[in-house]
Amino acid sequence: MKKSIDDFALENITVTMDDDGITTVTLNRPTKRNALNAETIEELIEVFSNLPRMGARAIVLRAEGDHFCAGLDLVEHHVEDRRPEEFMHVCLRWHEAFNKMEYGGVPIIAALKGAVVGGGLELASSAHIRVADQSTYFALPEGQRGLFTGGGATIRVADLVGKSRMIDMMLTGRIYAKDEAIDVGLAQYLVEDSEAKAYEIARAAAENPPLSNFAICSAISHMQNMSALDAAYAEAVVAGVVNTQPASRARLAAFADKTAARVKPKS
Ligand code: 1HE
Repeated sequence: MKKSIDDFALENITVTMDDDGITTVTLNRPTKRNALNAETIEELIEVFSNLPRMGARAIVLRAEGDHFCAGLDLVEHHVEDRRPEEFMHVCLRWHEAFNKMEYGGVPIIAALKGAVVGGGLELASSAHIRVADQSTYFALPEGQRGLFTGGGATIRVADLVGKSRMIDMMLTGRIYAKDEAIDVGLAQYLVEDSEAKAYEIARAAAENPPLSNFAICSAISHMQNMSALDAAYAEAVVAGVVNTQPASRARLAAFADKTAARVKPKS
């Protein structure tokens, strides 16, 4: 049976959806700076596994409190005193959650503020678009904590900033903020109000046909994992389906009869 938002049983996250399918996922553990404990990861899996089939057209991922996310729950990790294989299984659950986001086919826009560090940056880098404000800062303090990334940073953060910058961040604890964070690719927007901008982007993206958004928010990521030859083939197959969809007919007709907007910078 199709889930509704009321069916979610969540302790650390809240979810709301408006009539247009604009969905808000809120990290709601501000007293712990939204640190990711095992329970929160399970809730992210539950939410992001189901939202794409519940009518979500675009998702804003935001946080309560002053900080987006302080990463791995270090206190839980300390108390649990995990064995290697136990933590490997923890990491597999993180990957499950973040893969559901990146490959889920629905645009996710992260509205960032304060600390976006360690696993918090892994979470943010699983969104499709990152919006920073003046308070936002990014770091990978794993080296200082005697840890290593386990939630996909070696793939997604390296993808954003490149291998050398990621190694520098992990070895030295270097913090990126403001324009410098934008310049190295950690976020695509730097604004006064990251939530307002994230909703503006979400509403714009939700205007696209869902099939186009599905392809944009899953196919590009999948194709990055393929050989160039296979990616080109997959691209042709996806474009064959997307570019012939009924939803594009009216848009193409509007271009042909000159009623559609042209692609020009605002003067
Ligand atoms: C936490 C966590 C956490 C805060 N795990 N409980 N991540 C880090 O190394 C970042 C660790 N956190 C911090 O550096 C700071 O907390 C912040 C800069 C984010 C915020 O500072 P502040 O002064 O506002 O808060 P605080 O006093 O440090 O913390 C407030 C509470 O949040 C406090 O709990 P309380 O019960 O004593 O009130 C903190 O213990 C709690 N808290 N951050 C658990 N991370 C898959 S591998 C990924 C590996 C990593 O992510 S490594 C990076 C870990």
